[in-house]
Amino acid sequence: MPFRLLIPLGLVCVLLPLHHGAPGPDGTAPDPAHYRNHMVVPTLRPVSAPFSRLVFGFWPPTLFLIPRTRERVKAMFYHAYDSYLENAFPYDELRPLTCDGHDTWGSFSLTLIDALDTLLILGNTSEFQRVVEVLQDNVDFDIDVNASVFETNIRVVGGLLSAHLLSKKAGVEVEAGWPCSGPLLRMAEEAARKLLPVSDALAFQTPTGMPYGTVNLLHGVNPGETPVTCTAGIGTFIVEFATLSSLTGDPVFEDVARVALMRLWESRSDIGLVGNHIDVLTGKWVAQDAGIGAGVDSYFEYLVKGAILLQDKKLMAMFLEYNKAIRNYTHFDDWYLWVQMYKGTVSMPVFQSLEAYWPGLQSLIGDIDNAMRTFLNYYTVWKQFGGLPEFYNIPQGYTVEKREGYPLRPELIESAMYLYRATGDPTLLELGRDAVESIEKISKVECGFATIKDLRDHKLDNRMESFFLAETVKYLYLLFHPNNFIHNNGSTFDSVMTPHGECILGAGGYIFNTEAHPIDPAALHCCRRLKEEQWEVEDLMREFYSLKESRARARRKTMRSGPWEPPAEPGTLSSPENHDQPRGKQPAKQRTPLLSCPSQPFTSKLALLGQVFLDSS
Ligand code: DMJ
Repeated sequence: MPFRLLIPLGLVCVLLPLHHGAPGPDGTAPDPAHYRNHMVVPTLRPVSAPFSRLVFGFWPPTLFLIPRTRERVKAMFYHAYDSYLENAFPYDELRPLTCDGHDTWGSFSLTLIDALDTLLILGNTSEFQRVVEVLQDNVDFDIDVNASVFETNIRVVGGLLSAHLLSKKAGVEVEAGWPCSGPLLRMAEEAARKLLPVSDALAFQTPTGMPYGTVNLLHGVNPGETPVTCTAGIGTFIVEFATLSSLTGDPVFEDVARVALMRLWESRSDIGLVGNHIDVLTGKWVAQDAGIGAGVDSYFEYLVKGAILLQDKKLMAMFLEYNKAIRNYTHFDDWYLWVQMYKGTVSMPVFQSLEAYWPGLQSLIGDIDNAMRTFLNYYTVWKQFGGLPEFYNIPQGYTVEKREGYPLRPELIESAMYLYRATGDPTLLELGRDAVESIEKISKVECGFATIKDLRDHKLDNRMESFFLAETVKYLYLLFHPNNFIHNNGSTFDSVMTPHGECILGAGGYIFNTEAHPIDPAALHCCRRLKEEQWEVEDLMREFYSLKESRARARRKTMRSGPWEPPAEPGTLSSPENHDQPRGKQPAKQRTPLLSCPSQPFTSKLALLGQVFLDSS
């Protein structure tokens, strides 16, 4: 019998259904049993906390739990943040066991950049304002450092863009032209340009258009740099780069991100799966494991988030195709395994901590039932260890050697936050409360919160990743803060005058990049309007002249008379027809619809944190 068929059988042998308690008494939360009917979970460890389930089962959790836990989360943030400032700044990260700092992903004071928008979400506008000044004075990207293209994008570019868009709300005195200009936007742009193909030595300059994984910020790609990049390292740019293009007016960012996405799409196997690592020079897959976790994860995330942010049907269609293949080949009893990308045979029956973002992503496409079932599987692993081990062997129901650590990752909490917005199910608050207790109990030390090296004995590592303050604490806080401005459903908004006209901001529908930096989708339209018109005019001019050329060619063909005249350069105003014409006026008459305001067809209708409004709804 093929191994692939043995796995589900093996799961059935070692897994048994879990019985959970009753739902909340107000009848608003769905009955968790609804999700659990088909659920199987490991039985090797008893599932704890029956008392808490009783409490959650019979008390409205909003009464005490929400504000109390929220305050605990806030205290957690400041314990870590103050310690970083005191012991580690200007280094990238805090070393919580030795109470000092070190550079990890570059030399950017990374924790400060990553934590900046969390300060505002926690309501601390004065510290936000101070940090904006500090970053301008201290961060320099002209440095001889080999940096990860992916991490620099999601943490530095994403963090700065989000903070830039939130700075007015945080009381920063913004310059004229904001949000289409500003110091943080300039910094984000500078960092992103270090990754672009403006010379032969930069990350995206490859024959395939897929970027290298590492770039030296001063010298470009090192000679001899490996051309092997993971899938997520290629497909995780569209959110930040399309935002940059919209705000700055330079389409190059969005263009390179789209090319990289298309190349990945074209490289999928016949059964519709992508592998883990690819050679960006040859386009050949080097690691052929297909799954939803490490090395691939945020590629899928950015197809969905890019689709929502840009209202782009094609990106969503790509994701839905992948989703089908993923469900066909990797999905077993609401777990997701790893399979060979060409054959679909199981290669690793393992759940990875990084995969726990998937239920949150499913909620964004409205697949709440599947999301909850998978979430509850993952939650049983959390309860087994008080955290999520990096790898968990599903048939064995235990950790995998050398992958027993928990570096305080956000993914399961992130999914809880999305799903709580979508369902109001109190089980999701229960996970949040458990996470706060575990993290405080196991990982809190005098100088911050330490990575858990081994969840079996709670040994610690001397590291606090910047995503702890960017993501883990932020998602926890948002889970317990229903009235946070981030959760705005469009009932309030701010109106800003820009050089391009009036601009609506802060109405909600924020899209979190994969490092949990919220991007206000409305902002993309503020600066885009005029620039889009310019781009459309240029396109129209190009079309106009190529049309003219083909008509002339047709005429020459039929009449075979008269000398051939070369067309004017597309996009220039040198042709006689364009003299004295205001730029764009003439083509506008011909193709009026292209110059009208951008309409919002597809799911019109932003998906708001777990709520999807379809065309038909
Ligand atoms: C973060 O840097 C991002 O969420 C990334 O997409 C995956 N890894 C970490 C958090 O676990």
